[in-house]
This record gives sequence, structure tokens and C-alpha cells, in this order.
Amino acid sequence: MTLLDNIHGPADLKRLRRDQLPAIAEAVRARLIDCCSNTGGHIGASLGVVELAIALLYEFDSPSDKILWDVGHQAYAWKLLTGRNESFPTLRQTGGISGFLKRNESPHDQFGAGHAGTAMSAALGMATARDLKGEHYKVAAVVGDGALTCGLSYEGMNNAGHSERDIILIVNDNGMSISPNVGAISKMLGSIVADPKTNRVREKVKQVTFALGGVFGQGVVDLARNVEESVKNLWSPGMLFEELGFRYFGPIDGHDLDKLCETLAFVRSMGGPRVVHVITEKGKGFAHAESNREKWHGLAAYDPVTGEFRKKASGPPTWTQVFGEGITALAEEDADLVAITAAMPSGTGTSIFEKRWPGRFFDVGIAEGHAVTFAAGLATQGLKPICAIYSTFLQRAYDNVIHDVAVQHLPVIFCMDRAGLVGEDGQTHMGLYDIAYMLAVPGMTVTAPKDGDELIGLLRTALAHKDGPFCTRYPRDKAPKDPRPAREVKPVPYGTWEMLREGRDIAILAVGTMVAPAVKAAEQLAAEGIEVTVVNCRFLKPMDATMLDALARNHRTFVTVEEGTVVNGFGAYLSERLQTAGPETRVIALGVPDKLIEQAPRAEQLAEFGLTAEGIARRISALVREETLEAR
Ligand SMILES: Cc1ncc(C[n+]2csc(CCOP(=O)(O)OP(=O)(O)O)c2C)c(N)n1
Repeated sequence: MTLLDNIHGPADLKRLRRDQLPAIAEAVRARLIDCCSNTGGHIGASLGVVELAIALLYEFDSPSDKILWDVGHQAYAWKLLTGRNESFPTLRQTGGISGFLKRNESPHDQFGAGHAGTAMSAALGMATARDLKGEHYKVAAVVGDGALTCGLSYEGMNNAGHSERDIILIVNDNGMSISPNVGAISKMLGSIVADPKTNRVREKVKQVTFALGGVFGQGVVDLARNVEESVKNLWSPGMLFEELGFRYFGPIDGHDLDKLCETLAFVRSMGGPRVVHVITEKGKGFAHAESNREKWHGLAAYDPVTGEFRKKASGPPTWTQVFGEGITALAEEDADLVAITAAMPSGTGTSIFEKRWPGRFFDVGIAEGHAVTFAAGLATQGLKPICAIYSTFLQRAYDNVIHDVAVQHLPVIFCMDRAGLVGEDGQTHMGLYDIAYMLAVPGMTVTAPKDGDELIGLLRTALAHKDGPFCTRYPRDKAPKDPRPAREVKPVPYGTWEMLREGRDIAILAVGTMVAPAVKAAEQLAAEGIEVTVVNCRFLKPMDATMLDALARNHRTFVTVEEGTVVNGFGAYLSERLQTAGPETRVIALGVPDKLIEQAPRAEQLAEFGLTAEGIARRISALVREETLEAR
């Protein structure tokens, strides 16, 4: 029995004395470290806000007060304290609780997320609804300093400050995004923390305002606040927030529960837009996580004592590594190649490039739209920008892809990691839509490699391609085999497919990750006496018209296989192309169905949707049986 077993929600926490809260924080940390050692997850980010989660639940009235966590990856303590202690070991597991906040998981999860930058806008929506309906709860958005590199956060702040509504922004400032945070705002937050003179003055002014409130009436307090504001504007680097219409409180130590509770209680009691600047330490209380904050932001299962991963990496490198090493090598040959990431240097493998080519590497912060338009600007001047952004996060920048890149026909190269089924991160992170959204962009070359060599070959093709944008995609997985050194890999001839096996009747047109299982399926089918054709459709757009026309002459049934949504995917695109091929021709599209996909290991997800050799063989066997019956 631990202290946590008695906490089933905020009411249980509120029954405790304030001096009992540090023991709760300790119990929460122990539980997080223990459970995440089996499940993996965002342990570093979550350890940093244990006290903040406790203080918010202690001083506010969740769920009638609405507390929103931006991204939601850091809200594990929040989960433990709002009724999910018992189910916490199922975190990120099949059928278990989510690694992010989800509205259908708990009434305390006010707004689901996974992508950064949404909390401020959503909070303002709630505060506005409250006011329109004449209700009286509080709304607070907890936003990390990393998420303050998102343009969306400022759109929300700009609107909230102007609205003068009762709304609280809590800036969780740990100096880190996943990697050390970047940009001017991050520097500004740092200078607030570092400036002792400012802090002393601000502290004094605040104490005076507090004291006056106790002795005199509201008029004097208002006057004192005006003085405080003027002094702060003179002295405070928190001015950015103040100018946006927020009263600034802080910086305060986010691990000091007394300070946190006191400040939150005071700020809760006020009205208007206000910001509380809380300084926290990522990984707090777990030595391994404190010593390498980037690695421990979020990770796979580990040994809680040694900090080693439970599963040792063996076998071929990940696609991410192949990409990172590939562009690093290609940059030796091409001085115009530059690489861009939106706050994901290690996730995209561009950190490998950064080490070798720091001057040609750009981390622009969590700002995918900006990353794309920035790349467009680089391309206008003859550079060859490689924009490495996860498939799911590039969704944020769709207009930039069309308006800033495609309309101007600029040769920007998009490399989409985590394309396809992403496993335990669940619904918000699925890379299932990029084929559909990229095929729809006029002039976009859309590709997917079957292995690491082909990825490097396609990158070579992309770098030589001057005629508009180019994209490629690869999954969260190991590459099928070790790639050859980049210098030995030739470009893939533009717009060509690769015939891998010739059969009769049915042709499997496989995309990227589905090529290897399609080949294996064909072998299994051959053992049943079914001979199928297998084609590697590494160019989804433009298609290999010569090969397609030849195939259409001696195949009736085309089975496309892609790791993406079947809605408007490659199968749909091919159907449109084959409309005039003859009444007998049909296209069967295998892929991911049109629904939100729940968290589970990636291999389980692939099997569930039949995107394995066995699954493909089963579907084709059934088709052949149907066709035989029809023919009788
Ligand atoms: C739009 C978008 N891009 C990238 C990410 C990947 N990502 C998840 S958490 C994170 C860092 C967030 O930093 P911060 O807001 O400071 O929170 P912390 O992890 O430091 O608590 C990033 C870049 C994301 N979730 N959403």
C-alpha cells in the first residue's frame, strides 16, 4: 500500500495538509519511474511537472475548472492523481490508457492532444464558451517553453490577451523542447530566470501588492497593481507577455510546492489574462533522466536501476539512421544540400547531419509551417533544402506545402519519417495521411523506398530534380537491411517502377514498406499454385506509365498495398488512372481503413490490417477463389 493508493482524484488530494504534499510527489515519481520502465513513454517530461500537477489539482477544482496540458505527453502525474493509478501500468499498451490526454479517458482530460501548440487556443475557446453561457469556472493552459516556439501558441495568446477574459497561461519552462530549446523566445525566458536584479525587484513589488490587499480595499490594490505593472514594464523581461495583455507572475520554482500552491491560489483568485512562469527541471528526481534530458524526454522500456534499454538494438539500422547518415554523406558531394528540422533533430536523424554540417543545419523550433516556408525561401536562392518532418507533423504545414512550395514549383525535398502505423503513440501520431495529401498536390513527386539503398537512391534523384517539390516517406522501424555506402548507390531513374516477379492475372502493386511483405506473399501464393506479379511502385506520382500500360495488357486485377489510409491513397489514384483500361480491369486497394487507429505495437497494427505477407497472401487467395467461382 503506497500513499498513492488512497488518491483517487483531486478530492483525496485536497483532504491532505500542504506539508503532506511532498510525500505525494515522491510517491508519484517512484510510480512513474517504475511503470515507465516497462511501458516506455515520456518519463523525463512527466517527472518535471510532478509538483505542478499536484499544486494545480490542490488549488483548482478540476474538472469544473478546466486545466489543459499542451501536447499532453508530460501529464503522467496528472493521470496518476486523477483516478488512473491502478490502470497506469497499461500506459501505451494495447487497450490501455493513452500516452497523451484523451477526453474519453477521464473528465479531467479537458482537451486531447499529441501535437504541440493547441492548449492556448482551446483554453480560450473554453473561456469564451464559459462567458457566453454565464458560467464561472477557471481555465488554465499549461504550455511548455518548447511549445512556445509554435506560432499557434501566439495566435492564441494574441487573441486571449485582447479578449481580456479570465484565462491563465502556465509556462512550464525547463529550457528544453525534446532537444535544448531554440530561438529568441527561449533566450528571453532564460534571461528572465537568469536576472537576479529583476527577480528581486519583482518579488518586492509583489509582496507589497499582497500586503496592501490585506490592509486596504480594492481601490488601493488596483492602484498598487498599476504601479507594479509600470515597475515590471521597466524592469521585467516578462514584458512580452505583458504587452500581449497578460499579467506576468514569476519566475517561480516549479519544484517548491509551497511556492507553487501560494502563487496558484493567488493567481486563481484574480481575473483577466495572466501568465505564471514556472521553472522546472526535466527528469527531476531520476538521476539517469537528469543527466541526459534529451534521451530521457521519451523512450522505450528501460532498466530503472541501470537506465539501460530493456531491448538491445541489434540488426539493421533504423530508417531514421539510414536517412541521417545518407544525407550527411550526400552533403559531401553537393554543397547546396541543407537540412531542416522542426524541433526533432534526434527523431529525424538530422542530428547526425548537424554534427558534420552544423552551418548547413537548421532547427527552427516546433514550427512546421515556418520550416516549410523557410525551405521555400532557401530554394528560391538555389539551395536544396531537405525538410525532415514526421508525416503526422507535416499535416500542420499543408498550406505551406501547397501555397509556398508547390504553387511556385520550388524544389524542396520533404522526407517524412514515422510514415505509416506508429505503434504506441496512438491516434494523434499516425502517419497515415501523407500519401493522400501529397498525391493531391499538383507537381509534387511522391515516392516511397522499399529499403535503405532505395531511400538513398531516391534522395539522389530528388537532389537532381529541379522541376518542383519531391517527397519520400519511411516508417518508424528498422530498415530491412544494412544499406550500402551512399557513394555506391545510384539515383533511382525518375518515375520508374521495379518489376520484382512476373505472374498472371493478379498484379500486386506494392508501396515502400509493403514491397517486402508483397514479395513474401507471392512466394507463399506460389506454393499454393497461384502465380502473381509483384511491382515495387517506388514512384507513386508520377507513375511508371510504360510499365503500367504493359501490365494492363495482361492483368485484370490489380491489388495495391500501401501503409496508409485507403481513402484517396495510391489505390484510389491508380483506379483513376486505370478507368479507361477496360471494363474487366479492377483495382483492390489494401491499406489502413478509414478510422482512428488505437495504440498497439506496430507489428500488431500491421497484422490487424492484413499488411503482412500472411495478410496479403490471404486476401489474394480469397480473390483468386472468388474469380474462379465467377468464371464457372
Ligand atoms: C506539432 C508538433 N511537432 C512536434 C512535436 C514533437 N514533440 C513532442 S513534445 C516536444 C517538445 C515539447 O517541448 P515543451 O513544450 O517545452 O515540453 P517539455 O517536453 O519540455 O515538457 C516535441 C517537439 C509535437 N508533439 N507536435
